[in-house]
Amino acid sequence: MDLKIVGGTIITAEKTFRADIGITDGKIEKIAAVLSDEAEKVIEAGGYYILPGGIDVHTHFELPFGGTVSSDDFFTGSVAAACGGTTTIIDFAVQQKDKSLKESLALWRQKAEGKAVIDYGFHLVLTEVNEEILNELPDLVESGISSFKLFMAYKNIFMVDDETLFSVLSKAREIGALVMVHAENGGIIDLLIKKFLSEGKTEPLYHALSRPPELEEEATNRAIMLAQLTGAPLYIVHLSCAGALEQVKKTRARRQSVFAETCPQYLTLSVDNYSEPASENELVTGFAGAKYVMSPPLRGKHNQTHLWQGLAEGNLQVVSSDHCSFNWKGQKELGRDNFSLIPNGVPGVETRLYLLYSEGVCKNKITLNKLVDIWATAPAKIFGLYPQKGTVAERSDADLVIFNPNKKFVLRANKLHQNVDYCPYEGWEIRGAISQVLARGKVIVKDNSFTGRCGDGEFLPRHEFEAAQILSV
Ligand code: DUC
Ligand code: ZN
Ligand code: ZN
Repeated sequence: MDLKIVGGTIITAEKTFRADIGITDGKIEKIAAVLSDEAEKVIEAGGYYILPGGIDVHTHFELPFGGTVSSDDFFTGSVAAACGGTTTIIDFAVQQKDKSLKESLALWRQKAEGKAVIDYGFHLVLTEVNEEILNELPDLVESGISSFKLFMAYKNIFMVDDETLFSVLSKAREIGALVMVHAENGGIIDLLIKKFLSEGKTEPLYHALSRPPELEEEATNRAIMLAQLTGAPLYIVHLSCAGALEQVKKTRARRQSVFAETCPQYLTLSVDNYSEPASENELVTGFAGAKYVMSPPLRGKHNQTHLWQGLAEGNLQVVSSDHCSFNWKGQKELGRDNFSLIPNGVPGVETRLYLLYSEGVCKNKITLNKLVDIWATAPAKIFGLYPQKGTVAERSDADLVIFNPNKKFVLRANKLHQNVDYCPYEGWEIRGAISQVLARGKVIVKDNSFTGRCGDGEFLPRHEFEAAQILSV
């Protein structure tokens, strides 16, 4: 046995129990109340929780967007992920104009290879579809890319029309792929943006006002209806508001295969953040709200209660980060005089577990087992990685977080590893801290320091979407 972790309390999506873990060749070999086997190395974990490493199914590393490129690449982004307890990410490769899907994917694989420090997979974003492209999809599923994302917003950039969405859904059903949608009505958003700008309303708050929750609810419902018509499963990304959740809830109640994720920012921040005054030492005065410009935007505070409840009840199955970092200085500033030019996105790959534990478990919004489910197990099941990833079980990869529930600390951008000049949660008091993180049995993080190696992450081909595997989700 290479390594033993002794005395810890294992937390899975189903249960909490005290046991030792034996690891050999990167896999969990044995779990037992007391392991008497000899091991080369022993980690004492008395008083600590052992969680599965996180699976973040929604990151945007090195994404060209809004005339700039997101500031975390696959090295800095995956180091930050690891330091936050995430041991697998699924990023979005984007279809390139005049390139095949295979070539587009190769471009993203190049960005990650030799850099990522944790295992990674890709979804493919489809922006333009014809017969030839549709015919490429089965090969992609075959090569381990079993989910495709479509945008119903970002007119003239990523947005697709309903016909495209419908044809991809139909194909997905045939080939065992899962369609993910960014559900906001991009056409109406475009009108509202133009209206506000023509009235001289240029501040970050108008980003939120040009994307009201009704337009998310409408697009969510439209996507659900088209999915119903084709019989395809559907996954709604970054659901942010009570109205859209209501659509998901009623759809699941009639047993249609719809899944949805939300993100820590929608659970903990609100529309009020757009009007935040800049603090004295901040770099860009009078423009503090730009830090929170993301799509969908932050919503009225009351939505938070609905989202936590949606997680607790199982109508939301996943919490991903939608990590898409842009520096406040030099990148968010591109929209100084026009909110529609602020690159959309917030950092969050490193803070997901802290926020879920501190704001969720410690405030009795979710149980510890539910945390494990939305953080690792359900994402692994939905995206074809289970049981290799997403749980603490014999024969699974030894991707583990050793978590100290009693430590407290304060979040500061300059203590995090994300390559970005701010943290949306600056100064927040956090309960619980990560002691060590293991990826495939190797300690890659210890006491907030990265101890792994550049390029050690491997590309993860994923299974096709299997209804049977996600029955419990
Ligand atoms: N939303 C964001 O905030 N950033 C990137 C893409 C998206 O949909
Ligand atoms: Zn999106
Ligand atoms: Zn996104």
